[in-house]
Amino acid sequence: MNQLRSTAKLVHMNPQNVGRAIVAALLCALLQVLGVGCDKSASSSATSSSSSGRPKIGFVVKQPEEPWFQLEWKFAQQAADEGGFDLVKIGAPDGEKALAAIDNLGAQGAAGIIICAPDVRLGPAIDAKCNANNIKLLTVDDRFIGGDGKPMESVHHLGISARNIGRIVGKALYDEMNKRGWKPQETALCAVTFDELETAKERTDGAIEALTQAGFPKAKVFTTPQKTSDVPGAFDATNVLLTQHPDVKHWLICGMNDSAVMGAVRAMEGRGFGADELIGIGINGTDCLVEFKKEKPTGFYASVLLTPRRHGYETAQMMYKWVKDNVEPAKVTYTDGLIITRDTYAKVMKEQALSTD
Ligand code: FCA
Repeated sequence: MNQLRSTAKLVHMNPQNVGRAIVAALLCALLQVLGVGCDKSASSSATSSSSSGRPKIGFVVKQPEEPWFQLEWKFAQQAADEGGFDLVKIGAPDGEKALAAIDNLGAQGAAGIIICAPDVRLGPAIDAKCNANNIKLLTVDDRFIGGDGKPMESVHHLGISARNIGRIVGKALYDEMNKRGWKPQETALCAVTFDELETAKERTDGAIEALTQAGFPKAKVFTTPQKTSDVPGAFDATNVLLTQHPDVKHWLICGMNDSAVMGAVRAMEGRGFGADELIGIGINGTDCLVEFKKEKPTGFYASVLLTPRRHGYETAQMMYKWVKDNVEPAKVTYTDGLIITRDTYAKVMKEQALSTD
């Protein structure tokens, strides 16, 4: 197909350029045979820093537009610059793009891939492709699910200690509710859920568990599933819930990440709830910085700041050691988090060597 398109273009060229194009096409064909590749469409979505024969490692993420994933890439790039390997960053928002990314990396001769896949059920297919191409594989954030519906324990993984982090959210919601003197009868929890993803379910289950263990009534816990794990998905899910419960005066909000809570806060603002009637606590501590930087406080009260540096720098470094020195990383690594609010985020992030830009 590409060759057909190239031939069509030749018709409009002058003889000198035709000569150059033919040489380029032959060179391209030779590179393809050697497995190096020269596909321009691939290089526009994949940014490899050089072709110097240094190990090449792919870093594929499901939501490249989200600050969390941009930070992972930034830190992974630091590891690449310091370690002397090439990092190929690819955004793969759907299954088709994720599988194409693996093929693309295979064709480029990547030695290892770190991936947060858009659908964890692609795990067996991605694992098989990597095995066939002799590519080492490490999942980050979202753990693959096997054909039996269970986490794929054979694939190396670095993720957050999701239930504990959820529990931090639940405890902080309860403490802040008490601080504000809200009566449980007038208050309810809006938990925006995304149960098809294990790490998401663990987070919201953990938040509900800690909140109810602290004494919050189970009858006032309302869950609402988001269809897509982004701000619009949470916005829609929360609007459904608000229609069902018009009598609630004060809302506590939790979700799988900052985007989920930001979507819920926006939906509540749309129904007239302000910062004094809402306590939203997110997870990531990255996507929510825009909330904290607003002139006036919003219903987005706090977040659990995770460790994007570990998820980006450390995964890239682990993979590099694995491909270069055959040092296999731990099968599973879990990371933790710290509560940040509008008042404390700048200080905490400084202590964690994270920029607040
Ligand atoms: C998932 C979420 C991200 C982040 C990460 C650690 O992939 O979608 O927002 O929370 O886990």
